[in-house]
Amino acid sequence: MFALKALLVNALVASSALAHFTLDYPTSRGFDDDNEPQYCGGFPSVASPRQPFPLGQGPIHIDSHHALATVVAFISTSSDPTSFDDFNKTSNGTSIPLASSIFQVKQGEACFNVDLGNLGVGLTNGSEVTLQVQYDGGDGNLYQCTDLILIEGYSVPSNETCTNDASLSGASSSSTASSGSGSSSAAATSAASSSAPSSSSSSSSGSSSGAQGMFSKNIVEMALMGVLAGIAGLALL
Ligand SMILES: *[C@@H]1O[C@H](CO)[C@@H](O)[C@H](O)[C@H]1NC(C)=O
Ligand SMILES: *[C@@H]1O[C@H](CO)[C@@H](O)[C@H](O)[C@H]1NC(C)=O
Ligand SMILES: *[C@@H]1O[C@H](CO)[C@@H](O)[C@H](O)[C@H]1NC(C)=O
Ligand SMILES: *[C@@H]1O[C@H](CO)[C@@H](O)[C@H](O)[C@H]1NC(C)=O
Ligand SMILES: [Cu+2]
Repeated sequence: MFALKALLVNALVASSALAHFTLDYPTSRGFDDDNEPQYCGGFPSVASPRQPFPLGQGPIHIDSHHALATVVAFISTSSDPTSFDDFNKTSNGTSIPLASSIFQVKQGEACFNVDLGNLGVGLTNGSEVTLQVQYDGGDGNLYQCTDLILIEGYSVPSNETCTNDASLSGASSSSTASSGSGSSSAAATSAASSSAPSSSSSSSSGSSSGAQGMFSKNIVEMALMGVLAGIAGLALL
């Protein structure tokens, strides 16, 4: 009976830990399901060492466990931010623009690109920033933070590049994201009309992330079955 109760508790914990969202790249300071509504997801201290991240365009990967969620990212230029206020202004009072558009993601893995060197807040090679992702999947704002050092020309691991940028699906896309020689007006219309990726490699990465999405969905289903089995077990006692 104790074993059964432990099993039920484990199943409940497992299912709740799969809720909300995770920040997968760059690596989050930490994930704590219960504290995710707090500043930096309940991890207020800078993680050391800071992770190298491009001063120019760089990718952010999240995994969303709600059917539909609203996402935005913003940064602090303080080397030791302590509150949301530190994500509003630089030390000399310049206000910091959002690091991304405000956009929506469906359940599963998603990525978007930021260009921190272009925010107009004086970031240069070696600047230290903290990026905070805000996510609302219907149960309030949730947060995750990651501590970065910006490196000019830094190449992210090849599997972390973001070709299907979820932040571009909304209205304003002034992106010069995809390199290449296509006419800019054609690129703008195709970006606006759909999220159709321009290269075949991006469609293959899209399908692989789809497979991972299904994989995590299976985990959720298994966890739910575990809960049901635990409840059924208790009813028998
Ligand atoms: C900036 O300040 C406003 C007003 O205090 C606050 O509502 C908002 O959440 C802050 N923004 C960030 C990114 O911290
Ligand atoms: C504040 O600092 C930024 C970055 O160093 C600089 O670009 C900007 O001109 C400064 N603004 C003021 C009002 O001093
Ligand atoms: C950027 O800074 C790193 C050390 O933080 C240095 O190794 C590198 O040479 C610098 N790159 C440029 C382009 O200045
Ligand atoms: C990229 O590879 C690393 C190391 O194998 C892995 O931890 C990470 O999840 C991968 N990223 C993506 C987006 O698949
Ligand atoms: Cu949630």
